[in-house]
Formats: sequence, structure tokens, C-alpha cells
Amino acid sequence: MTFTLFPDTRLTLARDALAGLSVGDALGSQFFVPGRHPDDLAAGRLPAPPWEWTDDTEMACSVVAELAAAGRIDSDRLALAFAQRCEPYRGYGPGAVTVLRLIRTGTPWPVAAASAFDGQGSCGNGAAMRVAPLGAWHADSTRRAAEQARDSAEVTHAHPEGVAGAVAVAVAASLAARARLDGDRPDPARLLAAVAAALDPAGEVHRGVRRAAALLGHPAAAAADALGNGSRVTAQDTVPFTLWVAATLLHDYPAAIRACVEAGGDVDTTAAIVGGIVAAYTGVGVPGGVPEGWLTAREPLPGWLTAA
Ligand code: R7I
Ligand code: MG
Repeated sequence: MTFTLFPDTRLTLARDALAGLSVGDALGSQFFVPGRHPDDLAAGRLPAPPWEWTDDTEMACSVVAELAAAGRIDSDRLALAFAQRCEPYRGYGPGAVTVLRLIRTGTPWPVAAASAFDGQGSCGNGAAMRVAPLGAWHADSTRRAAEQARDSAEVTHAHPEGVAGAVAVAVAASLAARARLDGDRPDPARLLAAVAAALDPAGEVHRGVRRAAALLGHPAAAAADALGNGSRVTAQDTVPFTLWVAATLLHDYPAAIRACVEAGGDVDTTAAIVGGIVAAYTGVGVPGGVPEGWLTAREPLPGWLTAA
């Protein structure tokens, strides 16, 4: 069945995903502060605000701004937006800083992205961390979500696994947003099967998503042990666990973020990915959704986005 998704509905879904992504990023990165322990979050003791967001949110804001302005991702425009808005102190990966500097100084993005990591291209988790709002925008088509995720990824991540990570997250967010519109929570195994079906079966991200499906019902710590928690900062080591968490806790944003914090590793990014997918389903300020108090504690989003 096809249906018409109006632009304002797309934008609402994408903005809710961005709220979940940015709060996950900002709260997750608080757990790199010495002396802070995941038990505090479980006990309801929140870090003092403001929770500053990082590169994950800065780049996701550019993705949403492009969708809001043009209704689609144009790779050339997105590459320039990423490069011009990059504030390196926000915690960008070393490969990303170099690629974005090259683009800012006139190197075409295909050349810049292909030059990363001695010509392998980056398989970092940076293309996956920023893409959930794009998936939510395409709640009516996982195929379109996957195509546009690829377009959004390639401007910085030329390695096939870096791109696959973004495709996987976008398809999951598309399905989550669609489920919200339908009022029907997807079965975790079916959600992961649909994500796997969108990926190259020869790839490592694909293999990780299949393994995540086999681990449904196991404790989160066991899933993180088997799948990785992002400590290698690659898509392969990050995306399978985040999809396990999102599929398992799609109805409960705070619990999903706690699972990321407790798993350790690249917590700002696992919480950004999970938060973006889950909030596409739950929304904001409702039971199970992004808590209003968490949204208020997060540093405001950049002025250039809120002005647009
Ligand atoms: O992918 P990217 O934007 O990083 C995002 C991460 C998030 O956690 C952010 O919050 C921030 O902390 O960084 O940046 P890249 O530098 O392209 O990739 C991240 C890391 O992935 C690199 O520093 C490498 O450790 C690893 N990596 C690779 N390692 C070996 N070979 C990426 N590509 C390769 C590779 O080809
Ligand atoms: Mg970050």
C-alpha cells in the first residue's frame, strides 16, 4: 500500500529523530567525564546541564537542514554544508577532520573522501551517527531511505562498510517512523531482517546485523560483547549493537539510552544512533519518548538550524 506523506509530517518525524539523536549524543558524551558512572543514570541521577552535543549532532543538523530546504539530499551541497559548519572542537574523528578540511579548501568531495586512511576511505561510524533523521523523513520508503543514506554517507565515507552502516541506520529509522504512523510496533526480529535485506550480504555490517538478530532476547551486555560497543569507532563495531538496542527497546527511549551508556565504548555515538531511531518511533515528551527534562538539559541546537 502506498500513501502520501506530506512535507510537514516528514519534517516532524525528522525533527523528533534529531531530538532523540542529539539528546543521546549530548547525554552519552557526559559519560566520558571522569568520575561519572552509568549507575547514576540508572538511579535517576542526571548530570548537571548543559549537556553539550558533539560532531554527531552538528552533522545531523546539516542533514535535516538540507532535507528541510530541498526535500532531498544533494551530495555536493551536503558536502559543503558539512565542511563549512564543522567546528573541530566538537570531537570529530581524525579522518573526518582531514576530509572536511580538504573539501573546505576546494578539493572535490569524491577525491577528498577517497583519500582517507591511505586510500581505503573511512569505515568510521560517522556516516551512521548522523543519518537517523533522514530515515525518518523517508518513512514511506525504505528503498528511498537507503538510496539517500548512501548519498549522504559517500561525501565523507568512501569505504563500503562506512556506507553500509548509514544505510542500515536509515532503513531502521524509516521503519520506526512508519511504525509510529501505523500505530503498530514492529517485531524486533522482523525489523532486523528488513535492515539486513537492504545490505550487501558479503559485508561485515550485514553479518553483524544478522548476528544481532540471533542475539535478540539475550542480555544487553552479552549482545555488546558479541557485537562490539563502538570502541573501535568503525561502522562494523558500532551499528550491529545499536540496532539490537533499538529493535529491543523501540518503545522506551530512556531505557534504550541507558543500555548504550551501560555498554560503554563510543557512548555518544551509540546513544545518538539509538536515540535517533527510537525517537522516530516514540516522539518527544510522551510516555516512553524523549523526556522533556532531557531535552531542556541538552545544549540548544545550533542557531543556523533553529533560524531556518
Ligand atoms: O567516522 P568519523 O566521522 O568518526 C565518527 C566518530 C564518532 O564517534 C564521533 O563522535 C567522533 O568521536 O568520531 O571519523 P573517521 O576519522 O573517518 O573514522 C573514525 C575512526 O574509525 C578512525 O579514527 C579510525 O580509528 C577508524 N577507521 C579506520 N580504521 C582503519 N581503516 C575509519 N576508517 C578506517 C580504515 O579504513
Ligand atoms: Mg561525537
